[in-house]
Amino acid sequence: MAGPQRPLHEMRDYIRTFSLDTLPHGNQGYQRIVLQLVGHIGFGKSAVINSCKCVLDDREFIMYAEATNAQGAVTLKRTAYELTPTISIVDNRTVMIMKKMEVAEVYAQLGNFRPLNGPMKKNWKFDDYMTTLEDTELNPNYTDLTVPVLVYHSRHLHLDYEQEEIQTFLRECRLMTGFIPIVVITHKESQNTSEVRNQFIAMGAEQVIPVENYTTENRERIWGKDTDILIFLYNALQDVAFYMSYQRDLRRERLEKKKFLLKYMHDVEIEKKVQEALRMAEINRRQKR
Ligand SMILES: Nc1nc2c(ncn2[C@@H]2O[C@H](COP(=O)(O)OP(=O)(O)O)[C@@H](O)[C@H]2O)c(=O)[nH]1
Ligand SMILES: [Mg+2]
Repeated sequence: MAGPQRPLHEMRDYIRTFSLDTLPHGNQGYQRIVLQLVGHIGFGKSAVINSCKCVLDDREFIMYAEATNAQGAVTLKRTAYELTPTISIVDNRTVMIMKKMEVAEVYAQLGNFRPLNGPMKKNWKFDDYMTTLEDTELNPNYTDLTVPVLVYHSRHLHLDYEQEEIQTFLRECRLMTGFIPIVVITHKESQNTSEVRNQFIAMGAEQVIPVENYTTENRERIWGKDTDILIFLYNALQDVAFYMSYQRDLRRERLEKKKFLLKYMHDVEIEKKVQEALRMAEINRRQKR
């Protein structure tokens, strides 16, 4: 089990009253913490939000964030839900973390280059992406402290190539946010989560927290479920407190993130062009035969 085992009410109070203003170096300009969930459609991101709400407010289960339908990506909107005056949590409905263009979009979100509660585009063209990035600088967001959370299904067996991609993803998330993503493993009850947990640790994750979400079918509050959800939030805040214990240079960090994004998109575009050229060459070769 990850994290400290403290009494439920202590963890809940700590989370509810956590404030950036009272940290040793103050808030350093940050006004809220944004927990940004990423992960495949159907892995339980919305359910995590509903569980957090219900456990933190210590009340009966209510559906705040709607569960996805099978087609998933219909609603292209990033919705922020307020958990406490300091903490918001954001669902992301369209992410499949394997496609490079989509990863680029996730990185832009994590680096605060995309507005919250705004429309979300899935298939970017290179030029649009660049222009939008520039537009963002008219009104740069220096007030959200974004913390990445990777939501993963306990049943999923990832193949070797996926492991490599996740490893890269974890590392690059850190470049974009300063945090290694906290990994939340859903459907804890239906699987043995220890193997998937070890795999994530081997890939570079520091915090892997198995949870069983509250859902429409399973609303009954259970001590163990509450505990895991609180451990997730508690650990996220511990991470934030550590991050904020250093004097941050927000402008410099933003610049570094932007450079990374530009290079990333550039590489994606080059790769696309190379693939196109190879395909054209192949077509020409066949026609000549
Ligand atoms: N039994 C169980 N069902 C879950 C859990 N997490 C999510 N679900 C269900 O899985 C489905 C997809 O979850 P959802 O939160 O919509 O996934 P999202 O696309 O990542 O937001 C929904 O029917 C949820 O009720 C879990 O931990 N246990
Ligand atoms: Mg969802």
